[in-house]
Amino acid sequence: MPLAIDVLTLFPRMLDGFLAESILGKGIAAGYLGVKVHDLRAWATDKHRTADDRPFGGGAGMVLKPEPVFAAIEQLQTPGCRRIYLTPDGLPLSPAMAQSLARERHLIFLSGHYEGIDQRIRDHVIDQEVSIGDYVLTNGTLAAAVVIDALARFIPGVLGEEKSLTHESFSSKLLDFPQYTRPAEFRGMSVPEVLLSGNHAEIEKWRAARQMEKTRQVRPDLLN
Ligand code: 6GU
Repeated sequence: MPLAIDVLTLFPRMLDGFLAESILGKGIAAGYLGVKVHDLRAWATDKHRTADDRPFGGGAGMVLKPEPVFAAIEQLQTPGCRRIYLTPDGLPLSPAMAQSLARERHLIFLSGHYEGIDQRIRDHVIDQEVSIGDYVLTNGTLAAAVVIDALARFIPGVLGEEKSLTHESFSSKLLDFPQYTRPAEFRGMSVPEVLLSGNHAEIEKWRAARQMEKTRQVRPDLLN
């Protein structure tokens, strides 16, 4: 059974292009995973389809109401599914987290307002809270897309070539080496000679050196 993903959001159309395009779109079309996007307002019962309200205790912004979210999650959840809330105060997304999410059978992603959601949702119908980094987005929908993209790479078959997974940044804890393709000379800019040499030992050495150099410059924190 392919991994089933439900996304609950106030902005479902933000995901239209994302789900249709590229490697992820192909993975979905090929049946390696299924993603359904739901508009939270579908579970709002009042005539204005209200999904948010002003915070008790005062303050700026709006807070996602409990009723539509509880109703949505209670309808969509299955035994053993993982219910994930995207929030800047969640646990940071890591390759290990993406890989472990890729092994689940059913994930529900809840995207809220950046101002927040009623705490009773987090206390009672959420299993895991995830952040994609130390910056604040206007809502979690793009964060859900990022987590889905990152985990999809760990589903066997989604990346045509299994090799491309292991060779990339962060599986080796070093940043990537530079890549070149034809032409070997473009507007006077040449491809490094060693890459044209056919000497695979030398190419590996050159790439490892570039990885060390790049990592030392940009992410020295990865070296300890
Ligand atoms: Cl998961 N949501 C929002 N709104 N902002 C974020 C985030 C999530 N992760 C980093 N910034």
